[in-house]
Amino acid sequence: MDLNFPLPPSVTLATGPNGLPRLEIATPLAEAHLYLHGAHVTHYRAHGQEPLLFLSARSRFEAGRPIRGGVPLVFPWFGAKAGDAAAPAHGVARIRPWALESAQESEDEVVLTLRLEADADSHNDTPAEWTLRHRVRIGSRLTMELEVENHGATPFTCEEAWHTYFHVADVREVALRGLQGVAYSTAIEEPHHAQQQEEPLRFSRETDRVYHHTSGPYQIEDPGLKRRICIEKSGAPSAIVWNPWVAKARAMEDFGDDEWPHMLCVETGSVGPDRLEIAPGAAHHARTQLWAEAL
Ligand code: TA6
Repeated sequence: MDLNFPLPPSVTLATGPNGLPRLEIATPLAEAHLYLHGAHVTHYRAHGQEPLLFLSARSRFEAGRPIRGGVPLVFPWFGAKAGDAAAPAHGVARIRPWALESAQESEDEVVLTLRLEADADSHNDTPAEWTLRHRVRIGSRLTMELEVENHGATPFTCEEAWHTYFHVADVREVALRGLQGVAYSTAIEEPHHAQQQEEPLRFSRETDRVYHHTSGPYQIEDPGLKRRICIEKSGAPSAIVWNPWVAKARAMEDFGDDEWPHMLCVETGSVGPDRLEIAPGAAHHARTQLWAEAL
């Protein structure tokens, strides 16, 4: 990968599996790994803590395939693309190589900005005139921003999310707070549309819920790791909560059969009824902050 600027001392360009370029960040506050493939954060650990993110030992690091774990980016659609069975699940952003636009370091923090331009991808029936930037700040917290610019002459409708896989000791022991009273939809529970009554949400089966019009914040209480993972966000009114459990874990070839207890996806973005409609020449900005603190 040719860079037209020097990297700051805390950032090293390494080669990951299958030769995928990986930026390795090491500061006095935290360490992280970020692949240009999908602008994908695969590792973040604040010093003195356990890794914040889960990464499957079976993940494929291949062009055209998403990395399993860390923070896959969902864009410009969530899930299957309506009317296009051949389109990649969760869009194209997580399976494309991104450009590193800038890398800055100040006061023990590193900020990396990556850029993806629309291409003539056949699945892109939306006006192929957008630019997506992913700005990642590595400090005592993991801060990520998504900025979508619409360069077209017509409104651009899209969905986006950080599909974050959090590392937990045992999902059967964790409690997720912050979604009481929020409406959600699910394909694997009856009824398919409901309002969450319980607080906290606990996990005893496959869970796959899409919540709408929720501003957070959320907390994952993990007694096994004696920590609380904190999730704050802005410009991202949806939340998605997912654990594949036993059968779905077995069905995924890039996910270990025994890995499901050690992860929980709590994703944030704008999907479904919260999808974005960006006017010509306008931009949308979303931000999330993730960190852990002692229980
Ligand atoms: O975000 C939840 C979800 O949509 C689940 O339905 C499950 O499919 C998960 O995403 C993983 O999707 P992927 O395409 O990464 O295997």
